[in-house]
Amino acid sequence: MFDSLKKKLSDAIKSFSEKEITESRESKEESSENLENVEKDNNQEESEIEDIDKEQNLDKKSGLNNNLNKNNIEANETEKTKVKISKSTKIKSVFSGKIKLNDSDIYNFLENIRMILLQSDVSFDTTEKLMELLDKELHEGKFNKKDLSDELINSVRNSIGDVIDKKSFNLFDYINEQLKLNNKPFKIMFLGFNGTGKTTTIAKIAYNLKNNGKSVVLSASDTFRAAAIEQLNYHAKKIGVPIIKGTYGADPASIAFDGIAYAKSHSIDVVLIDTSGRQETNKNLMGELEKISRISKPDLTIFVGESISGGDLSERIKEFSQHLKIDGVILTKLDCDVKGGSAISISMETGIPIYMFGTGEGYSDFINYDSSYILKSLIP
Ligand SMILES: Nc1nc2c(ncn2[C@@H]2O[C@H](COP(=O)(O)OP(=O)(O)O)[C@@H](O)[C@H]2O)c(=O)[nH]1
Ligand SMILES: [Mg+2]
Repeated sequence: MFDSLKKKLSDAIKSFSEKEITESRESKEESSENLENVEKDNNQEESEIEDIDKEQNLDKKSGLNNNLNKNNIEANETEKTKVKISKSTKIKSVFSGKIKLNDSDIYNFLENIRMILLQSDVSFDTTEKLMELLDKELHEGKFNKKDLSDELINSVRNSIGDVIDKKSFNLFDYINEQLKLNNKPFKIMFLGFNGTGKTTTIAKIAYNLKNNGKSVVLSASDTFRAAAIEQLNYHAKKIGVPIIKGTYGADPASIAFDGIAYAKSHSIDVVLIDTSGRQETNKNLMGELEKISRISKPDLTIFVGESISGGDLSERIKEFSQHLKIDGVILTKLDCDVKGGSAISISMETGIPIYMFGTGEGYSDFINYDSSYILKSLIP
């Protein structure tokens, strides 16, 4: 899930801090009579660094840093572990336990982290926001050279923590609260592209609601694909919950309406409405979804998207949002996503909270959204 991103971040921090510690030790071993020479060196190096800074500013101005495309990310990949610690950082560390990182070191470290985040599907805007926060942390902080690695890890953790949505959300607790308030039947409409995991997610939710003593009815309002009704029917039978279904091509809104009527007449707690996928730009689909929503008046409208879609996902959610108010996102297939960056950026990009992650095909393969879980999974 987040293992690859976690390892990359961990390696980058380690390689930076190990380099720092090694060089600091070397500096420490230098005798005081050599100090004068070192300081001369240092002055020389400072002017070199100034030149490097100038070059970097030029790069920035020409937009090179801000227009990273996949190709130059890959081209730069081989360079990213070459973190060079300047002598001005090194010398300051000789005399005190605390290191104040030098601009050029911070720049190198940030560029490395920036590459890693972009390669891992964290969106450009979110990465930039993270860089800004981390840049501030690193410039303002004084770092204990012995614990540099741990302290850098803390800085990265703080910055990611500031960017991701801090609320945790448990869909099942929320449904329980609503039912206690007599908001019954509680209706949830699921939407998203074909194959993203809507039907599977509905089955997971139905199974867990039933196991927690709640009654559920499924509405097979994906009447577009032949297999869709059969698939939901299979789960309904296996889990042991009723299903309201029509024929293929039937009006999905009327099936949702029947599902709600069934719930009302049988005092059923929750109605889960499956819908059809297809292209987001397909006007028929949007019209169809709007009609289902108008007729069923869902308490929650949930977008189900694949974590592996990466940066495109935010755009897709935004497009759906133009037609329907989306309350939350369920990000499926996190178990297949070697990059994991979508989980960090989606809430920030769309302003819509993630409710849950799908982590497999089984009924219990999901994790409720919890920012501390993401942080723990990402940061060593
Ligand atoms: N590995 C994995 N597979 C999933 C997950 N959620 C759904 N799937 C699989 O994705 C495929 C499409 O799911 P389905 O529910 O039919 O998608 P729908 O078209 O949106 O209803 C199926 O083979 C599911 O078993 C998940 O979290 N992890
Ligand atoms: Mg389906």
